[in-house]
Amino acid sequence: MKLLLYYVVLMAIRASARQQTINGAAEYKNNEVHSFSTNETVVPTLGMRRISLERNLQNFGKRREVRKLKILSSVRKTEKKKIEANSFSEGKQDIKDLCGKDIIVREGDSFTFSDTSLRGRRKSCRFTVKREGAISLSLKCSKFELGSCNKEYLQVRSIGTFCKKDAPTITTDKQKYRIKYRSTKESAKNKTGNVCTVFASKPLVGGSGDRPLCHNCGRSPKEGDSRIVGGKPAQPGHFVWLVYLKIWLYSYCAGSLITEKWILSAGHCMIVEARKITAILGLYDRTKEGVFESGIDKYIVHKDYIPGKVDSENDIALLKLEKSAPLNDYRIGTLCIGDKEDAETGDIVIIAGWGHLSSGGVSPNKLMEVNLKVISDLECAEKYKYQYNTTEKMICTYTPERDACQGDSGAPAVIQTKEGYWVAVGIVSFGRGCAFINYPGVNTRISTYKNWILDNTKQKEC
Ligand code: 4AZ
Repeated sequence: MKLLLYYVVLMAIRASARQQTINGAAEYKNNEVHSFSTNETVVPTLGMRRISLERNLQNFGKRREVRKLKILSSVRKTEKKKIEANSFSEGKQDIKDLCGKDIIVREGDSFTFSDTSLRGRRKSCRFTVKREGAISLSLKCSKFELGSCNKEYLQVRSIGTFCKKDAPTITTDKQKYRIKYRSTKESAKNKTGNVCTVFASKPLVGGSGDRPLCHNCGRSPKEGDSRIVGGKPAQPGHFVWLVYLKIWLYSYCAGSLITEKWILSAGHCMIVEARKITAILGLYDRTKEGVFESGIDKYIVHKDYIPGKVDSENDIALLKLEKSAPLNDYRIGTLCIGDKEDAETGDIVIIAGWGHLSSGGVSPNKLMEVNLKVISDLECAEKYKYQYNTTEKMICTYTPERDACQGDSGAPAVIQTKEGYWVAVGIVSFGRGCAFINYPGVNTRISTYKNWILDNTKQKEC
């Protein structure tokens, strides 16, 4: 009987201890960590057990406190790390105040930073610029001169490393720019420092369904700062669709990327077998490497193109890449196919290429671009009446002292639509010399071949 009583008392104590734990847990849920005190549990016969239970609960409480503190400090840390660009004071930010920070940029925001305080010091600094909302992020520098590229640079992760006088001028839809800056002891030469600005810009637009073939085609991370013969060096990264075609080591023609697999070029450029042609994408300076290189799997020349006839209509070809082009929003992108209305008489189109700087002259290393005025079919036919037959399947440009030239063949003549994306309206085809007075540049009119392009690439989208 005594034994039974003892057993009943023991069970009651256990139940009470369990209840305590459950209560504790309930209170713990309510974040009342300190309420874990078990002072009221007085069970002399279970002294040891009670002490260990108390210790466990106290330790649990402590752990919980520590965790709570850790969470708080990490919250404080992230709070400290994040800065809203609109909270910056006027003027230039010192780059060293940006190190380790996440800077949030929203519509209408901008901030300028300078590295003056780090010039002449061996320092590196990383910070992240994050976009919030439907904007694009731009980074441009009004002053920029850094030293040797492996020691001193401004790097924007997955976009590029900028050094010497190669200043970043980028606009992309990337969610964030992770920026790394490095200076050296020798960097003091440029004491006035470098000055760059980050700003929210309009979202990049691209062609969609009605613009075959690629959704989001014609997006250029560079503004159309339009400025070959009579041209000027292009802005790196503007003509992301431009393809450099070479046979073995020699460049001879250009083309435009219209899907991740297809390049549009001129029929008269298809002078050797496909396997002898290499396409280079994301190229700017021919003495350097492009971003992507691929062989050509096959090409299709329009069946009505007459090889060897300079003024043949249908001077158009499609080249299929062996490997898909890695489309990205900075160095490689697709170009939209233009409609007839995209370029009318008097409109200005741009042609970019590595072609000769004058008729029979030398070729530049860096990509050149030139602005050219579209003339009417009638004016073109009139100007060429003694030399060539030009037709409405061609689109002619004429601006005195400016022209495309040998080596630019196959390159697109592009125009920016009012929505802001770029479309191809012509393919450089022929002309009498380059920039010869009264002799227009003649281009294949792309809108005429929209269905031919769609049928032959057998796809409606990228
Ligand atoms: C060519 O031979 C060529 N001026 C390209 C364009 C023009 C002339 C010649 C237009 O590739």
